[in-house]
Amino acid sequence: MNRQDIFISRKNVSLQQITEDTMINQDTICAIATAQGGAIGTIRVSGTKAIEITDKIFTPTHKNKKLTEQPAYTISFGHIKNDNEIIDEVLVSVFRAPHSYTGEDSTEIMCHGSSYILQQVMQLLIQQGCRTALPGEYTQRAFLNGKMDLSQAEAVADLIASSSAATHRLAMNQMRGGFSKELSDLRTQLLNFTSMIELELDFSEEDVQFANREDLRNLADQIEHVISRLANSFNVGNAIKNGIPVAIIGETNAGKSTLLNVLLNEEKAIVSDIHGTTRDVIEDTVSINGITFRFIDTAGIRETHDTIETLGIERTFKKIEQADIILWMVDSTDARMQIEMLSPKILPLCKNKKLTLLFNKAEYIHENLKSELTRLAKQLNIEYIFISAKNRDNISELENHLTKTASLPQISQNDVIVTNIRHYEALTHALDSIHRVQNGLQTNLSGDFISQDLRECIFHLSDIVGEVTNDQVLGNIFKNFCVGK
Ligand SMILES: Nc1nc2c(ncn2[C@@H]2O[C@H](COP(=O)(O)OP(=O)(O)OP(=O)(O)O)[C@@H](O)[C@H]2O)c(=O)[nH]1
Ligand SMILES: [Mg+2]
Repeated sequence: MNRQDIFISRKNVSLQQITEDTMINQDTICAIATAQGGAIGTIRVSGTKAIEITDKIFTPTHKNKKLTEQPAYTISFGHIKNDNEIIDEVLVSVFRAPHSYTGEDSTEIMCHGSSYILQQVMQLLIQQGCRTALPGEYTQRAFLNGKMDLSQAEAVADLIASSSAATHRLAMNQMRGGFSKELSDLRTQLLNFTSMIELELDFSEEDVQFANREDLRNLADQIEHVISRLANSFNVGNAIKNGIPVAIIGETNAGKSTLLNVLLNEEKAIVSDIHGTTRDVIEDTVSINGITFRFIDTAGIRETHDTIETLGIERTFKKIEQADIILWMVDSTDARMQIEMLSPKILPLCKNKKLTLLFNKAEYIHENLKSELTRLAKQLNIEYIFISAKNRDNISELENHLTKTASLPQISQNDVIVTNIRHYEALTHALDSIHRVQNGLQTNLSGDFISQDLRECIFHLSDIVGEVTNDQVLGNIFKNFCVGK
């Protein structure tokens, strides 16, 4: 039984509705799978007629066999022709269902990378009965044909988007099924648990206990432990995937936007000597020593009657709350004053944050002032660095300090870490249910209530791998993929 059948039996709806809702159907689809500008361009064709349609536009050289006669996993050399005009010399690979990415018959046509050639080949395929694929449709077909579960399909998108060694490792692990294995073990345990409780319900009149309550409590604790470990890993997973949030804060004109531009190596924010230049939050990510940071430049903090600037400053305080690392930038020539002014506002907010003072414009100050500011930072027990954002002095020290401060755990290929907010939400719901189970066991709640909470927990875990996910959610997941994947 493939996943489409499961969907049909579970939801008891017609195939037509499934096809309309989930955009899977019998069409043979085609798309350019490679980025523009390379020497080679690949077009993917998938569906029941993929090989037959490709054959219609392909002429093998050296009297090779037609593609329909070729065994799976072979590559044929030949021409794509429009009537008698040769469009390109190509290689075509043949895959046969179910042993292909989508689980369907598929071909991949490797042409020269010219966008003219690729468009011509696409046009010919469409003339012969293909339609262009929707974003993510290949992966959606792979999911519906049972080639991968939903969490693995989502990892495909993450893998394509991965921009650092850590994001790559996490996506690769998830795609290879590390997360699915952990969830399937959990579900097996939960199902055993549920069946024991439900068996007792069947014999409720005889008042028997098949399951030792102490064993059940231990099992519930074990399950709770695994689910909460997975849910807690989201903090790290999110930081790895979206970057560790670093807020650059301080008074107006301290040089915050200058620093943002230096760290990003790009003129992202407007810099000027007018106080209050930045009024809204500006953020972007950059990888430093293999770790992705999300730097957030904020509106300078000062007393102002300007309504827009006031809103900007409110956002600054919100960003302090959301960030892991705070870079508090002060103008070294006016540092003591700025620290005195802002300490009462900033320090309470930074209690659980990694706070560093940046003495900027340090090229202006003499050794005496430097020693005085060093003493001040030490008194306040805050780490500090003297920099000149404008001259790029000590920026690599700052970068090294950031990578040290970030202290993310080393991720190995076998670590299961949650990076996806949808998974995190489902795990949080599963955790709520298992807490209710634990309480129920504690208070000797009747078996039918406990089994209801257990079923709910199983439902949320099944949602992650796509066993009970509704079509609208599926549609949303796949529409964010690129075309051709
Ligand atoms: N001499 C010197 N000038 C700097 C340095 N860093 C920034 N500046 C200058 O200070 C002025 C203010 O810089 P910005 O980066 O706009 O300051 P900001 O903190 O973003 O200011 P607001 O957006 O108004 O809060 C500009 O004229 C910068 O060129 C530095 O290290 N040395
Ligand atoms: Mg600014």
